[in-house]
Amino acid sequence: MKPNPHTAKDELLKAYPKKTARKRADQIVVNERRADGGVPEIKSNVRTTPGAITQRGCTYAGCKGVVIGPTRDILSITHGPIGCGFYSWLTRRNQTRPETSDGANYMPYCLSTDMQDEQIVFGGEKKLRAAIQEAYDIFHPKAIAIFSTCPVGLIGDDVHAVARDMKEKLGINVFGFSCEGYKGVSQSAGHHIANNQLFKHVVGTDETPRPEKFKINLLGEYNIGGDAFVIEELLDRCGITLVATFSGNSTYDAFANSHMADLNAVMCHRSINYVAEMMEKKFGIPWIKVNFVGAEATAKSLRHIAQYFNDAELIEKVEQVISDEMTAVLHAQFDVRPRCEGKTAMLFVGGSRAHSYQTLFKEMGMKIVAAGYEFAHRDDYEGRRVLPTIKVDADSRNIEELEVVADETRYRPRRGPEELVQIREAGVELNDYSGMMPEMEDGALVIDDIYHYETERLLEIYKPDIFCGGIKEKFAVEKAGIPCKQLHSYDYGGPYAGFRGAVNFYNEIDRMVNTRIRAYVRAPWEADEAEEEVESAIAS
Ligand code: CFM
Repeated sequence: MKPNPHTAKDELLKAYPKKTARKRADQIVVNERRADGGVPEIKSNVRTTPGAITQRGCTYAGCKGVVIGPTRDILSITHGPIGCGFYSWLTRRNQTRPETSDGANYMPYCLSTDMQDEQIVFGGEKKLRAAIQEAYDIFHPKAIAIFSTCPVGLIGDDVHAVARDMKEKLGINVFGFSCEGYKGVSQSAGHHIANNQLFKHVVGTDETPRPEKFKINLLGEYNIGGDAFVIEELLDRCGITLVATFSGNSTYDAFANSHMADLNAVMCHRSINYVAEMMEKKFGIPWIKVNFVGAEATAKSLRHIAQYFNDAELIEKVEQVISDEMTAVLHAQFDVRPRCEGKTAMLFVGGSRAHSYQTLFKEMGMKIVAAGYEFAHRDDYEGRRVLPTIKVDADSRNIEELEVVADETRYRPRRGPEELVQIREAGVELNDYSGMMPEMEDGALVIDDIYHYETERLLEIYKPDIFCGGIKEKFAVEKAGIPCKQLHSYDYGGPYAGFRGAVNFYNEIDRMVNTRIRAYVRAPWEADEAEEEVESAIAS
């Protein structure tokens, strides 16, 4: 029987004290699409209730780990006690491919100032300076980035002053991030801080002109499991030049020159929309939301890029690439659909993928019964149309909003007003993101910052065929007898982007939702009584 989402919501809230229940009630919403395209309001980007187990990470993780981490030739130094710097070790499956076998790649390294009691008491700037010098002497990088952990903010080290001094002394770009873990309610604050500093210190520092015809940046693609490699290859075949990716498989030089592009294509809206907006204001580069997750979505994204450039030859080329790729995709869909049609999935991950991956499941004929982000904002759920109504609370005010104006000499609107109208008429939404909920069915449960208790209850109530999450909940879900696909790291799989990635994903999910392995598994205390059952399961 299909669970009633309203009853399920009440069930989740039942266990909480009154105040917590009231707060959670605004973060757990039954989706309902109105005729005007609106959806119910969902509370998000607010503090997790103390004591609850959350999937979230910290601001430092969002800045160092997510946005800057995938850039191979910026040398990253974590300023803080070593225990605070877990993410200074590469914990995300972001891949990179230097141009030459001896090209700079600092991603496998883990550099920290390893603050001790002495620095906590008397200040850590001296040690930071020495660390930068030491790192420079060993690696001679193009740029060094310094990331602040919680104690740095508490004791008041001025990482930006140290960065300025060392920049002058060494003659390379050195910049710091005030991304102390506590700076925001989640890693989302770290994205914003990373965006600001990249924009201030790197973007637009290399004026080398680019001669190519169709130049874009890809924003918010981090090359997890090799996704960016697939997209790079696709764009290349279409004849579209990728100036920079923020920041999968990226380099410092590409960021510096990225203002030469004529379009920003935004994959993950949550983590990088700030850079997109600032580049539009300062340089006149419009952005469109794209999604290279899902075959249909990939085709649509390529078509939108071609529409934007409005070039007959490019449009034809893109159609050719799409039709070449779709044969294998349709073949794979035809294969998995009979086994997967009607099966149910839940997606609780990040600030983007809980939405983008729904397309892949739908292509397999599967149904999304519940989904939610860990740290996204209302615009990622409800669409950017609600931006003017989002109340800025004290936690968000904590994060600097850069004042960006049109550059006096370098602002150049890429398209005239009439061209913009034409592009919109061709169905390309400029500078907009419609959000997750308008694309979900009525009655689907949408839960923000899901608490672990709720995850376990939901599994009991809905018994979905697959749950998508991360490493923190993975084994609890598996122990409940439900397969868990990690959508952060892809477990050991991927790539899942583009057409080739879609085929990979169909096959992986088909395998997971149709395996009979769980019928053979018994807990030790169940072993005796289950012996016969197992025998008969194997026999059948
Ligand atoms: Fe964007 Fe990401 Fe995500 Fe994200 Fe992330 Fe990630 Fe994610 Mo893990 S940038 S919001 S902070 S798409 S690391 S590559 S998978 S939570 S949904």
